[in-house]
Amino acid sequence: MSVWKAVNWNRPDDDFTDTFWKQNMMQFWTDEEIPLSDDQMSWLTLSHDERELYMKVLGGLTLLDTVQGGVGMPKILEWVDGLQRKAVLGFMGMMEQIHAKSYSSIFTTLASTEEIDNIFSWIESNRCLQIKAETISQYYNGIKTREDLYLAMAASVLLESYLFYSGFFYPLYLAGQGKMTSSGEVINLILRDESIHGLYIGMLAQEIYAQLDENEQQSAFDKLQSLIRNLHSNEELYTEELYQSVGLTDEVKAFIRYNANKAFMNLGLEPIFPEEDINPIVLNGISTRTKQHDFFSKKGNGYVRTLHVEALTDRDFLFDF
Ligand code: MN3
Ligand code: MN3
Repeated sequence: MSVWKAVNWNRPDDDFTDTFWKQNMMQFWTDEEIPLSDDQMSWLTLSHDERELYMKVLGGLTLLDTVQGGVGMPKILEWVDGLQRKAVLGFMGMMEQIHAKSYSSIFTTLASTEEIDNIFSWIESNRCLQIKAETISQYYNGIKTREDLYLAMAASVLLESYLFYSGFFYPLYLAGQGKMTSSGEVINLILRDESIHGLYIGMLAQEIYAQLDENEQQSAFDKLQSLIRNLHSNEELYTEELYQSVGLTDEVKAFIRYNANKAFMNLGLEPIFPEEDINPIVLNGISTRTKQHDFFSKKGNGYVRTLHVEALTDRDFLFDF
């Protein structure tokens, strides 16, 4: 019989997991805390095309969060050594389920049951979306070696730090103009979570990469390059399909290149696209956080932790390996 070990938080797995645990706890939120009904007036001012795009981008995001919560985090957690690391990944997986659920809260606020059902059928029939989910899931389900584990983690970082952003663009773009700001706040909370997920899994990935021999490293690097090429051409097609009707395709494409570079930085790799400016309205949308919402209004007195959240800076992640 093997010896079963219990998680001992008095003996740290490493010098960063405890920091990530605490940051995850501080950032904790649920969809029920964010009142969304204020967006109903704003929704009525959007055109048919704008509403359809909004529903579709949230539908696509729902699928990615469903995959990440149901497959990605559990599979990576299973293969990661370190009981505290597993705990952090388990918590992150739970947040993915809250993210996925929060889109449904937005849908319920804005749309009829029939419109919502139509979006969920659209998710199943949209080829680009299905390719994203299938491509990433293959890495999650195919872990047998350390190289596979590295690639599954790298795929996860691409999902967290890159694939979400064609979807985030539109709610941020609207929120940056004072439209749909409550839903925009939900998107900001999700974005804040995804940024620590991408960082954390990126750090675990870099550690695994360092353990591979030279041949494995080269092979993993080549496979990652081919993965990003495949994902990026799919992502460009998805962007064209969705954003053509509102004339934002080029801006979204610049935004996804910007985020592809961030994903590669999280993996400790060089950026793959030249540096470029992103739409200032979207940047403004990212900074709308906390303008709208007062956590006291929805939470009981005992629940003040979320008020003390400090944004992470790069300096929080200077660890000695
Ligand atoms: Mn998520
Ligand atoms: Mn995530």
